[in-house]
Amino acid sequence: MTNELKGKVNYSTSGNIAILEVDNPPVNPLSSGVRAGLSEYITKANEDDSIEGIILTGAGRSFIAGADISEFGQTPDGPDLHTALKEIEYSKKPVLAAINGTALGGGLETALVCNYRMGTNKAIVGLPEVNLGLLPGAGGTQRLPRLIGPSQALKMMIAGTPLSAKKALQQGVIDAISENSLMDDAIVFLQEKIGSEVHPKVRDKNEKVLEARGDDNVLAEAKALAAKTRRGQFAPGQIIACVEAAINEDDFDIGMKKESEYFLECLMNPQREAMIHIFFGERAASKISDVPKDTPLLPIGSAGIVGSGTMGGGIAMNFANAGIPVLILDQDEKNLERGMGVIEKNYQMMVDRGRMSQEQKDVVMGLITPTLSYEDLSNVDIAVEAVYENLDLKQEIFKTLDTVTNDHAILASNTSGLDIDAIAASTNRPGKVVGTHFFSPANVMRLLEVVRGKDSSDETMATVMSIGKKMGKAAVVSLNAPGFIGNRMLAGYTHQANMLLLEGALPNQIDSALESFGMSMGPFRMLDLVGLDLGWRARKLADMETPLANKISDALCEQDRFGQKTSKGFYNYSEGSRAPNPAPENEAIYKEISDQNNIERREISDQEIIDRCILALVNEGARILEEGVAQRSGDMDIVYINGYGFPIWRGGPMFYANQLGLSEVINKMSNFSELDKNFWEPAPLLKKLADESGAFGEAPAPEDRSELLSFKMANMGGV
Ligand code: 3H9
Repeated sequence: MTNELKGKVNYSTSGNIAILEVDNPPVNPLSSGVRAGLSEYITKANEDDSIEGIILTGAGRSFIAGADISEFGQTPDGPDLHTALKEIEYSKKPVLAAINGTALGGGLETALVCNYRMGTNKAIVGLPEVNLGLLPGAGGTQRLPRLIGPSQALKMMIAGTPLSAKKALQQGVIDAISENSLMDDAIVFLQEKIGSEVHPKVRDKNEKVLEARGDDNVLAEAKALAAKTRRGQFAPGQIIACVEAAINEDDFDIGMKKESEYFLECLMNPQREAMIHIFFGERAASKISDVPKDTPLLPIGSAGIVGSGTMGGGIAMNFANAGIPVLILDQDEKNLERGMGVIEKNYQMMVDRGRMSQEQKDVVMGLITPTLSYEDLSNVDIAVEAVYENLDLKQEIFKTLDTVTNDHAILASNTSGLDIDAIAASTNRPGKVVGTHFFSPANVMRLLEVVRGKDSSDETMATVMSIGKKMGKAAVVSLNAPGFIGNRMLAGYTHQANMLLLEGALPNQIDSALESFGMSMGPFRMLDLVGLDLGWRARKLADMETPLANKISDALCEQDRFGQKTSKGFYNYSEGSRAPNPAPENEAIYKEISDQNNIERREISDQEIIDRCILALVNEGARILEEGVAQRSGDMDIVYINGYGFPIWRGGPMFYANQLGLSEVINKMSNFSELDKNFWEPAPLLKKLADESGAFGEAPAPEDRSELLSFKMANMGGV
């Protein structure tokens, strides 16, 4: 095997069994050297007369994590994957996949060409390609429906969520679970099969696909699921088309051919590039550029939360879900009881919806302990304060936490905008103070902004980022600057939405335009959900004159139109419903305020709405990057996708700008400059990059799509 190829396969024998071990740390993707190794050693085992069975497994914690994602858009070396898989499928000697960890995407597809599959009880199997804008392109769309039925297979491939070993066994994805030594059990299992005349091949199992033939519900349900959960995405429709072929084509190889065609269409689609940018972007965001990789992490064996409100409860659930015992403190007994009740209800809802078992609920509830006393927090390794946004109150709490907790404890403030340095200054351990901006509901939303104060130590930062990962969050570092990353960008976006309303567009048009762009919720539906009264009250309290952009929303508040909470805001809501209905009675107010401010209302196109709102994000993003508040442009994409409903398939606002081309971004902005010269002044970094590279930061310029054809050749040449 050539040395330049990436990854390898180790070959050994145990009596009459050959063991092929994929070795490509850390997660064993099917890189060039792995594909070459599989081909080489399957042949070797078949040619060796002393070998009667073959076990395929992975080194380390993963079986195979799928195709090598970093090869997409490159020209990879080595043999193609389909040929290697065909060689396994047509091996003369039975092959057993011993799944020692994660078998994802091409990893599960490799296991599906084996005759038998056994997993450890920690194994995880799945086809998550949809999350990368792809479909399972190595036979997964044809083999999985044959194994577990088209309906289940479609659910698994559209959700992209993996199954635990236990569920995989129940559904028939694997044949057995090893409770002890996987290799010992695998050898015993295979020895028993070696005498059999026939060894099953998934490609030959046709009963389940034939059963679904003529049943329109199977595909209709999948289409409904895709429309509901993956709005605007290209790959789910392609997956459904592949399964349709699996159901209706008599010849397995025709289904495979269709899968290859549809896979290539996904590969060429810009959504794939955007979603892979997010995959790597999320991993890049978890690293802090000036914090050494080997920075020791502070051990976190317990946590304390101050405040049992919605945020505090959600944060406590995150710790418990990560297996970390957590105390939740409130000084008011009733609040504490209510808070624990909400936590219990949230978990119960997960049990009712099948997302958690009763036993799992008991375990996590057992990790959360309510307390009324600060003294109980004396031994926690991290305390997170989650009270309402009031600097004096937070400083008071930090003083107390500084006194009661051990010196080694990290103290975090859950704030959406207060000055972390001012909070840290109230303690004697500013190096151990950090901001953790969770998004509401904290147990659901994936975004976590980790705010780095001027004194936050490397250990503190690295530890909090690693807790974020343990919680399954998309954690992004922000410097301690007003609005951090997300809310600072949001300000320009909502400003433009409000100005468009003053200039003649109606809330429904603005929301629909942005929702058709892919935003999960338009700005006026969002404002109605959050409550218009928050800003209005704050301005009143500060005795502040209403800025032009907020004049309409303040006028609505004067009429008690606070949003969903009063059943009327920019929209009207029927009792108990969150569905927005147009509010024609507001139109006179809009007109009146436009007139009062000498703004002539006009027809506004959907494109102008999209450009103004989205490019406002991009321009502010450029400033944030220039000031070093965010480490990289991709971090802002992660923030916007995970915290603000930006469509993942567009890769985030900064990636979107790269795809438009930064010169085009500036051109578009200059069209709006007569509306507001200051606002539309391009950030200096934006101008500079438009002149130089044409793209933000490390983000690559749009791919040369001809390269993709070579990816196809390398991975799918055999089809
Ligand atoms: C596919 O299979 C297509 C086929 O159907 C058809 C082909 C024709 N490739 O996530 P982590 C890197 S599409 C390359 O932090 P964890 C990752 O970037 C693929 N690199 O670890 C990171 O690098 P770094 C379908 C990969 O323990 C390092 O490994 N498969 C790949 O938290 C550690 O990753 C998937 O979508 C890859 N496939 O989670 C699975 N995977 O250290 C994608 C990871 O430089 N992978 N890396 O930042 C995962 O979901 C998680 O990585 C996994 C481990 C659960 C496996």
